[in-house]
Amino acid sequence: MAEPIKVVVTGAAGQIAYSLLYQIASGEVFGRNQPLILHLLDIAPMMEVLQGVVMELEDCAFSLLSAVVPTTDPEVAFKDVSSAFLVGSMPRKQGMERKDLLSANVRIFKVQGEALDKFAKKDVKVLVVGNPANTNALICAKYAPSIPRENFSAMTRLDQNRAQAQLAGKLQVPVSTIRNVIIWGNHSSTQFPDAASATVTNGGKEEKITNLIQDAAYVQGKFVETVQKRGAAVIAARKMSSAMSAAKAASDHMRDWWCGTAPGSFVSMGVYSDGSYGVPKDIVYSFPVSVSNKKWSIVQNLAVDDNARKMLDATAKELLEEKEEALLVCQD
Ligand code: NAX
Repeated sequence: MAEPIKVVVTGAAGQIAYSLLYQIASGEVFGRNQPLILHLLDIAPMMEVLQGVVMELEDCAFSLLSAVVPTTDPEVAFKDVSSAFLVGSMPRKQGMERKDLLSANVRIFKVQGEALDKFAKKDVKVLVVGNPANTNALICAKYAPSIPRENFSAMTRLDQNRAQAQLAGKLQVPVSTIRNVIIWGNHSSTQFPDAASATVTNGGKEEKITNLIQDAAYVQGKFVETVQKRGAAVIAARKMSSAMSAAKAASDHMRDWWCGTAPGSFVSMGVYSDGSYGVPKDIVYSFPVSVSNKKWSIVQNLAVDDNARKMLDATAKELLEEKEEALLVCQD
């Protein structure tokens, strides 16, 4: 058996963490031969709830779980971690746009960036789930200058999974047969779910989805809007934001980062923009990436038509605005 790795989950007493911790501890993310020590960070008023979560983790008798460390102290939480799931923050309430959350949440990510910088392993892989996820990841990286920027990412995998599920429903095929749907930009209602490169494999034959759904009104209209507004639809129905599906997406994101993507497959991750596809540099923007040896690279040379160009630019504009606001908040 390998040595245990340390993994931190923030917001560990919250609803996403409740599903996520099960998946991490059961080996879904880092593999079934990788023992783990889980560090669970939350704020002081949540410690009693967190103790209940710790008891449940014990009662699951996970063979890979070597220890669980609940704490309110960022030094303890981030000490020597190899992987960080930054979930903890204020969730979006009904009717709230992500922008409204910015000033409340961005400060948390400044503090946690500083703590990662001081205490985490330098090759730590950081996934920001808490909203506004892209901009929080940007701020977190900024305040952790000793850790490579490539080690910070924001979650748009839930949007990708939602997009895959919509296309599977439309085509009446299993969701597992669909790959290479892209989410461009911000994890917000300006994101661009793009089916242009997506394929479906049926009877061993891989075909472009746009050949099968020859309905531009659907692909550029209803499909895009349904995915963009899915988070709000879940809140309207459940009166709480997506949790089970968010936890599954966080597991998918970190697993693919840790274990790599299949040949010819790509996934969407919010990562530092290097200017690919004409996207402004130095924002955390969701791109199609492939992963090998725990390093992502942006998939190049995909077609971007006029409609896609407008969508890519609109979501970049929102991220530039968020960045300005966040930098102002961090100066206070
Ligand atoms: P919950 O309110 O259930 O849990 C959040 C937890 O974070 C609470 O236990 C709270 O005490 C804790 N917390 C607050 N400040 C903290 C701090 N400084 N350090 C550590 N913990 C802290 O929210 P939940 O539903 O779990 O959602 C968490 C975040 O995920 C929200 O920001 C939410 O908007 C975001 N989401 C992001 C998604 C994405 O795709 N990127 C989708 C799902 C979700 O909306």
